[in-house]
Amino acid sequence: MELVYSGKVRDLYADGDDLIMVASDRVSVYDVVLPTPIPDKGRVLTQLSLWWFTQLSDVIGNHVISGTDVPEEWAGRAIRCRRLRMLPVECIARGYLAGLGLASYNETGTISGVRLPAGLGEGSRLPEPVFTPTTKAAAGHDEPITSAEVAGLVGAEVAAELERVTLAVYRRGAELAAARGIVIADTKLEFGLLGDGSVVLADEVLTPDSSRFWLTSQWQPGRPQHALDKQFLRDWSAGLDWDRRPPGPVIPPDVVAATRDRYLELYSRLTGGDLG
Ligand code: PZK
Repeated sequence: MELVYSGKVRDLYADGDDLIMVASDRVSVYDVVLPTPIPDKGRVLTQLSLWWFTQLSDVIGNHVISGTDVPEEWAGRAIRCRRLRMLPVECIARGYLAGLGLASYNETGTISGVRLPAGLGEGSRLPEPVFTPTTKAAAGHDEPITSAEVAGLVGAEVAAELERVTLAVYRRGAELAAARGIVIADTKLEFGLLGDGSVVLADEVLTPDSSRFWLTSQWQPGRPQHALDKQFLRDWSAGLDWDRRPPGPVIPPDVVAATRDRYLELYSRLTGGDLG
């Protein structure tokens, strides 16, 4: 199969008219891929994505053809997808302050043009979820763009649809996760167009590689929050003499096992299922 795109942790192959999206067990910390894989991570993220696509299917259609009709060597961690015309916008919804949203609030009191109340801090819940789109920069980091700029890129009609659906997906996901003791602070979605011009959800959805997940029981606004998936890796790597530049450190077996347990726990908490 022809490799059409290779990312830090995922690869995309062409199979006739279809695409096969393959999630590896690679893990990145502070944007550096570590040399040691986390067993089952690719399977957890793929199965979680497939579960969310089903949960969300009344909100928006998606690119999934099959989670099982994939080559044997990728079984469980690959999705056969429809090839879409991808839209050049990263659609981010934020319900809590963290990352670039927090930076923007601290500088201007606003995010994506929305004025927020004074006195919010790192990890605070926003009065309403906010749509904060960015461009997919060819190189380097994604740039925040306004709704007018989104409209310039995809047309006013599709732009309005992206904002509406992004917030609807976030609200549904956050509500479902909240009932299971998990905060979804923010999420990044990607969309594409089918041949008939309809907008569908693509890529992965509401996974820890595309979203911030916190435990409700440990949520405490005013300080950095514990990432449900990678906090263990971050805490361990913070104690090393590592400058956060490649190559990253080899992960010892006990830290691999603890990190794997976090991914599996996230999956079972959210879905009520068991990946073994
Ligand atoms: C597409 N990416 C990013 C995602 C990777 C790379 N259904 C689609 N149709 C056409 N193009 C894409 C998709 C999807 N999804 C996605 N680049 C192109 C990407 C996942 C893994 F390696």
